[in-house]
Amino acid sequence: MENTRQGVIVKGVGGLYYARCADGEIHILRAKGKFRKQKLTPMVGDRILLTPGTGDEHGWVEEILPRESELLRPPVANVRHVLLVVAPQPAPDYLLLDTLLILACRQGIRPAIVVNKCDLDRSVWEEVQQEYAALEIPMLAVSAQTGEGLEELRHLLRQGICCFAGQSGVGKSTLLSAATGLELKTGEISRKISRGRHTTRHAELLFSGDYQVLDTPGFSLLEPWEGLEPIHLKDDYPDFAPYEGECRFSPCYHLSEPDCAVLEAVRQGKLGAQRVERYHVLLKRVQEIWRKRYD
Ligand SMILES: Nc1nc2c(ncn2[C@@H]2O[C@H](COP(=O)(O)OP(=O)(O)OP(=O)(O)O)[C@@H](O)[C@H]2O)c(=O)[nH]1
Ligand SMILES: [Mg+2]
Ligand SMILES: [Zn+2]
Repeated sequence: MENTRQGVIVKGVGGLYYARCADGEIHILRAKGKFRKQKLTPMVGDRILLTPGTGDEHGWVEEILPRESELLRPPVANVRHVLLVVAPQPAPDYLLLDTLLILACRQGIRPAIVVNKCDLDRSVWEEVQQEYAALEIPMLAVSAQTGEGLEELRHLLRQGICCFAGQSGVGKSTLLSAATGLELKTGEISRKISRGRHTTRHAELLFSGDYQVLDTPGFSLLEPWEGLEPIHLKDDYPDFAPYEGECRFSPCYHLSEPDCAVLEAVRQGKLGAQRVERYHVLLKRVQEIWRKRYD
C-alpha cells in the first residue's frame, strides 16, 4: 500500500473515524472489515495506518498500532497522563481523588495531582504533599491566575495524550486554556455522576502545537469497582506496598486485623490516617458491590 500514512484518531461518530496526520490534515475513514472479525474497534487516541480517501470517498483505517493504555468509558486509547485537579475552592473531595487514583492505576494510566488556585491559599498544596508523597507521582502547585507552575504543567502535557479530571469549579478549563490555548467543550466529571446520569459521551482529541488533550469529562466513576474482588482493592494503593506481606494474617484487608502492618504504619505516622480511613470507606463499598454481584 504505497499510499499509507500514519495518523491518530481524534473522533469517532457513527462508524466514521476522523484521523489527524502529522501535517494537521484530517481524514475521514471507515474501519476495514477485518477489525470486526478481530473484535477490535478503533478508539479515539489510536495510532493508525490509513489510506486517505479520494474526492468525496472516505478512506480506510488499515492498521491499529499497539496500544499503550485503554479506557473503556469513554473508549479512548493511549492516554499517557490523567491530571487530577484539586483546589482550595471548592474544598477538596479526597474520597473522589482516591477513587480517581485507583481508577487510573487499574487502567494503567499515570496520574498526576495538580493543585490549582495556589494564589488563594497554599494549605491544600501542603496537605496534598503530605497525604500523597508515598505514591511517588508528579504533584504540581499551579495557578491559572498568576501563571505559577504552568511551565511544569506544559512539560507534563507534552509527554503524550492527557485528560483532566476533578470536581466542578476547580479550574480544569481555565488551566487548560491558560497552559495551551485549547478550550474544553464538555463539562465536568462530578456533577453528572452525582446526578446519577449515564449519558453517552463522545471523547474528542484536541491538538495545539505539541499538546494533545482529550475533551471528555475524564472517566466513569462507575467502572473501577466492577468485578473487583475486595481483597484486591489494596493492590491499587502503591503507598501500602512496603507493608504488604508484613501483617499477621494473609491475606489481610488492613481493616481491623490484629498485628496489621498497615494499621501499625498509621500509628507510627508513616501512613496518613485519613488516607487509610478513606480506604476503609471504599473497601466497604467494594464489599457491598461484590456481595450483590449476582443479584
Ligand atoms: N483564584 C483563582 N481562580 C481560578 C483559578 N483557576 C480557575 N479559577 C476560577 O475558578 C472558577 C472555575 O473554573 P473552571 O475552569 O470553570 O472550572 P472547571 O474545573 O472547568 O469546572 P467544570 O467545567 O464545572 O468542571 C472560575 O471562576 C475561574 O475563573 C486560579 O488559579 N485562581
Ligand atoms: Mg470546565
Ligand atoms: Zn494488614
